[in-house]
Amino acid sequence: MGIVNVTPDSFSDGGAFLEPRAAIAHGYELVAEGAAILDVGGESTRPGAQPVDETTELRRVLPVLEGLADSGVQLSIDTFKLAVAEAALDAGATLVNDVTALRAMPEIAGLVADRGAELCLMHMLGEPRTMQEHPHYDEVVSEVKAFLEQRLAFAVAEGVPEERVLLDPGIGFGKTTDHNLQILHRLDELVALGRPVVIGTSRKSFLGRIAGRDVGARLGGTIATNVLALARGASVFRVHDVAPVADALAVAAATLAGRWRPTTS
Ligand code: HH2
Repeated sequence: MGIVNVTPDSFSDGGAFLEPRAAIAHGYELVAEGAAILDVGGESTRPGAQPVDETTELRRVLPVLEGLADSGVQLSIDTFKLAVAEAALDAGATLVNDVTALRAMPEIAGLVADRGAELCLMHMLGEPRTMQEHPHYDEVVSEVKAFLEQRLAFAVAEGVPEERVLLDPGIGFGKTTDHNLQILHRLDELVALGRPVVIGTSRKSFLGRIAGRDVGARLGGTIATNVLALARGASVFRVHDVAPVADALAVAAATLAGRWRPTTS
């Protein structure tokens, strides 16, 4: 899953793709690099981010989704607003990536159900503005697991078929470095919920803390965590740098299998 941030303030690439033309070109580049999904977002959820109104968010993401409609890959909308999700589905998106897991706008469940779309439910402790101020859990993995289980049950009760739901532990969303590492270390416990697990470590600050790297130099940490997440059963890898991560995942998958066959298509 390649990230297309149409924002002025995303933590690693804010402002780089705010122009629709630049964002669309970037999306096509990520597809050429091997992305199977493009996740388009118009609101940063980095720690301390200020909320964006619906009109602004729509103005950012709609032209980009429209411009990527013929890209040949699945389009995902990274939003927790009903109107943005609805317009994005109209424009060709088939996956709603809701970092609030339907807590901000539960009506998104009905929309996804009606449209036969897919839904990604992510764990976050608190809200972006304050989530990194002393996050606390008694036991992070079981609490994240119980949350995802509960949100999955809610989505299903609202009519979303279980087969259309993906789950994400929300790396960096109200979590210390050790919380993130515990989740990655025991990711198989979340995979055991039976739904595809999405993992988003790309360029995040805990990688910089461990390796002593600024945001522009965290590719090594991004690759390490994604490869290990693959080994523990994750299915979708949300990244900024598609080509190197796709290479790493292909080689890691072949190594884990102990065999490789070239694809014929
Ligand atoms: N991380 C970010 C945003 N959306 N969605 C899911 N499902 N999982 C994630 O880990 C995740 C996400 C934050 O990364 P980014 O989009 O690069 O930054 P920003 O929120 O500053 O735009």
